[in-house]
Amino acid sequence: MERASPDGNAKKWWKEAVVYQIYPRSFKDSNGDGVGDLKGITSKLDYVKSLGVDVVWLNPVFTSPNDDNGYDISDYRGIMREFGTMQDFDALLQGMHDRGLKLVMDLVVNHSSDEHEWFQQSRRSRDNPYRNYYHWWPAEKGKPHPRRSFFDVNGDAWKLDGPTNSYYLHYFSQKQPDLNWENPRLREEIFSMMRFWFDKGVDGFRMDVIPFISKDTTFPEMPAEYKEDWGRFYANGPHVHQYLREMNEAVLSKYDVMTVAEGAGVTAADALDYVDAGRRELNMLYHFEGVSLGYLPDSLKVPDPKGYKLVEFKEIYSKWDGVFATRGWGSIYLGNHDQPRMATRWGNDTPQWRDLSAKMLTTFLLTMRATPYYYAGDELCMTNIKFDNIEDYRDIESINWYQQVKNKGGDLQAFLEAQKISARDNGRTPFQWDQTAKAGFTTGTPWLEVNPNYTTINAAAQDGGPDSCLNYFRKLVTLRKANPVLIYGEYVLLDKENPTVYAYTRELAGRKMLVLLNFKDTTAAVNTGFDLSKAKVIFGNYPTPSPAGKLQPYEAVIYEL
Ligand code: TEU
Ligand code: CA
Repeated sequence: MERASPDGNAKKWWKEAVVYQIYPRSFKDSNGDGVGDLKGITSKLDYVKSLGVDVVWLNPVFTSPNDDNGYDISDYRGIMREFGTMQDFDALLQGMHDRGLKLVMDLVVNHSSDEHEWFQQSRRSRDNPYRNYYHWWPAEKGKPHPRRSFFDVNGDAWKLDGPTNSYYLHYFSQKQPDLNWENPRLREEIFSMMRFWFDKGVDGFRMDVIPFISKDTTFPEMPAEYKEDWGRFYANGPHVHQYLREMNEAVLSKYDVMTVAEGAGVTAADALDYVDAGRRELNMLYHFEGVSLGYLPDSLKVPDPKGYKLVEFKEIYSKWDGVFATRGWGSIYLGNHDQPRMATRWGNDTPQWRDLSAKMLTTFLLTMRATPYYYAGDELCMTNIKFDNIEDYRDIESINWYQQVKNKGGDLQAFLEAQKISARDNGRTPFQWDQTAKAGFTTGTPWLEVNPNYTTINAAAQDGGPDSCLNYFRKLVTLRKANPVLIYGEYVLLDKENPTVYAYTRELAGRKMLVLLNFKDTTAAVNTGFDLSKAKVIFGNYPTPSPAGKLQPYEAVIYEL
């Protein structure tokens, strides 16, 4: 694939932005039904504005039966009943724009809900006009070559459907049939829907598993090399870049909007094919290599008992910085609605070290050369809820994987122990507003249990505290946005083999900053090669920074060199 001209230094508003991700189901419930909603978010926009962030990424709010909490859409132009009405949406968008906040929505078009009218038509007859909106395989041809499903209890991505005696493809749940992007009529439906939202003033889309949308419709046997990594086989299909360029030409290029690909299955070698500006496809991409670190291979996200190696963590994030050093642009995250809380997963969520380690991680996210995607609640240093029973879970991933383990006679206790660290519901517990009942999230029964530690970890308790997680985040956002060196500056990793400290510099136009992050609960030495006695400390998570070259447990410090 030819590469376009370098564009790494082209300044763009979305490169300078800090993105704040809101999971609408769990942010704020305005009507006491225990489910977050749009009016709830609108009521909290002053709080969102107070963070200093620029863009809100809102997880799907479209009409959905919620088999996968909105990632199964049955009407792309409707608002989910539990979340409110289109008027509520318009008020939310206006409220954001009035405050100078941009709104990025979630484009879920690799698949729809099976309750979408398109699928209901498509499954009626083999000659239905909507038949080719999905991927069907006539059963008389025998079962197609296996495809793995992320959520199916049997891991099978083909489901036999009675009415037309055919299999349909679903990479995710049976209620999430894959859309057939090889059909130009389907592509035009999607482009028209995108225009509908952009014409309302939406400022961009996060694109759900967009690398998966193009399939070889002969469905050949999956090569054995992908047996453990079939997500990589699903990505980069035969026409994915043609379709994204078509999307850009037909829609994206007509608006001043930002786009970010959820880069499932995308490696460092093929990332630029999506985001090199000259290719006129998408703006940014987020990878999974970092968040997959420290899980046992070919497991259901079972954490390695030995933990993750910081040297590998540094290698991954340094490699990905290098991918976008002169072309395209990166994004960086540790938390989102698919991930556990970063304080638990990557820091230390014991009371003694929780805040320090979470602030250290926040320092990492806000001083790297990439647009930070920061997950609501992490600014409070929220932690995993660590459910004991499968009945406490609501996520189809946890529930179906539990059933999968049970059907295979596997160790359910071990599965539940692993889920305490890696389950997605850990990141979906209700936002902790204050110490009133249910953390001020709802006056009703929350759809998912509130973390009992809300009595001490909540926004109200932190709002005024100068040293709180919340104000640490606010101040660091301000620092990043006031210093282009932290946005566009060259990144250089230092002390590469240090097993406990992550050290790097950022340099731009004669300014040089040094970031030191101690990832462990012990003091640590770091060899940066710089004489820090003359350097100026401009930020840190300890009241007094440690003497040069030494770092206190979980210490983060930023020097101006
Ligand atoms: O996630 C895609 C995806 O790959 C995730 O399923 C991830 O691999 C898994 O959760 C890790 O355990 C997107 C959405 O972010 C996710 O919420 C949806 O469930 C999924 O697509 C289907 O739309
Ligand atoms: Ca509600």
